[in-house]
Amino acid sequence: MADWDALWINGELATMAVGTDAYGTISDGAIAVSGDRIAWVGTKEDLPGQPDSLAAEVHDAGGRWITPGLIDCHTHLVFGGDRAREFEMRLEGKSYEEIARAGGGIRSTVAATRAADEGTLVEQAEHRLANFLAEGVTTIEIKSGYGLDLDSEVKMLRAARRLAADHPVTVATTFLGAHAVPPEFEGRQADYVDLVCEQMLPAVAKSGLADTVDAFCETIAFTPEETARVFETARRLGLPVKLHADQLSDLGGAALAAGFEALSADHLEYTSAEGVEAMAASGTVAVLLPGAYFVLGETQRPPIDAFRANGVPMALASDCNPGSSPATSLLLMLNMACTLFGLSPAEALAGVTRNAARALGLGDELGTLGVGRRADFVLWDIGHPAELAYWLGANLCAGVVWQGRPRAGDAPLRAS
Ligand code: DI6
Ligand code: FE
Repeated sequence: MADWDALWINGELATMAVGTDAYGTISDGAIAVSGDRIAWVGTKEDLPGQPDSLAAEVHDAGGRWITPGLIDCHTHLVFGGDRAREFEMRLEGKSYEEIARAGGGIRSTVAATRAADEGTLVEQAEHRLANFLAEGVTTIEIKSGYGLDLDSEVKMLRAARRLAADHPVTVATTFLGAHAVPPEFEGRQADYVDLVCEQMLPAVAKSGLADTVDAFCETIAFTPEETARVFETARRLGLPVKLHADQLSDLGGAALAAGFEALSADHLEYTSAEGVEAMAASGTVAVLLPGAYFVLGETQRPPIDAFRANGVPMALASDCNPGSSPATSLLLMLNMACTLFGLSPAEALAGVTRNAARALGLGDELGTLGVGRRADFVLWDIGHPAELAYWLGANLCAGVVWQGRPRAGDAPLRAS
């Protein structure tokens, strides 16, 4: 006889496991939890006994859909200030590059982030995090990259770890020291790359504050050669890498990332056919960021058909940041990925579950509903999973289970 901690019955399960239909659907399903793990998944009919005899707690999902917990695999959630004024300037006709070259852009957020203490950064990020949590996000990646000196980068990473300690969410942290050249290194970009590689990366690796390393490879940021140096250093220190690649131009970022067996290459609007093939060969996930595409008024779409044809897994993320994607809704990204990039709703949902987990190197643990996997899942008041991508600005989340326990405080579990 099973002895589970909790059991949910009467759910329509979108397991997102590969093999059945696009959603891995199990109709009239049940899902059991022991500790923080999924202990059993299947149809109610196949349960090995009466629900009450199987688990200490039985929840009736009331016919709601249940999906894996949503995963936002690319955010810059922690930062100081905002850039609403630059948003106005862009509307007045200035380009993102012009604003960046004029000392605005990332650098203005760097000034605000350096000026804020850790507690302030945590507090400001909490407001944004609350929106993500209310929509069923159970795992979120958070990058540094607005400190650009060791102390400020460490402050950002600490703030990210504190968000994890204080809230019912899993946080994956990323060191993005090579995001921009800080003002004190103006005209000395090579010296800044030295600092990143020789001092910041070793110190960050030693601190254990970063799970992965990212860089911004772009004409307004770092060259492929500089990016490769950062990645070689990360590899030496045992940290996996990912890359902001081919967002504004094709510098061969996707292929570069693939050459370092990057977990993901992100943005990818200008990625070439060779880049796509290299990603397919290395198993690098393509992280699509429709929020930045939309806000920047970009017209060149990432090569979605080529990713499909080559079997490159596509993930989807908010890129929540103060400049190019002030987005605090992952569900909105599902809609944008469908309307702007032509993903199917099922591909979009896979992009914030199964493939997002892979993009974080957590594919063995998260992103699908299956026995032995982490018990992170969401109940939805919807009639079909395509609704998750269909509505603009509706939050139909009816409850969240994180690490096996109903999450209190944000989206209360309404099922009895
Ligand atoms: N690409 C982006 O879209 C963000 N960072 C990056 O490397 C933009 C960051 C910002 O403008 O603050
Ligand atoms: Fe980004």
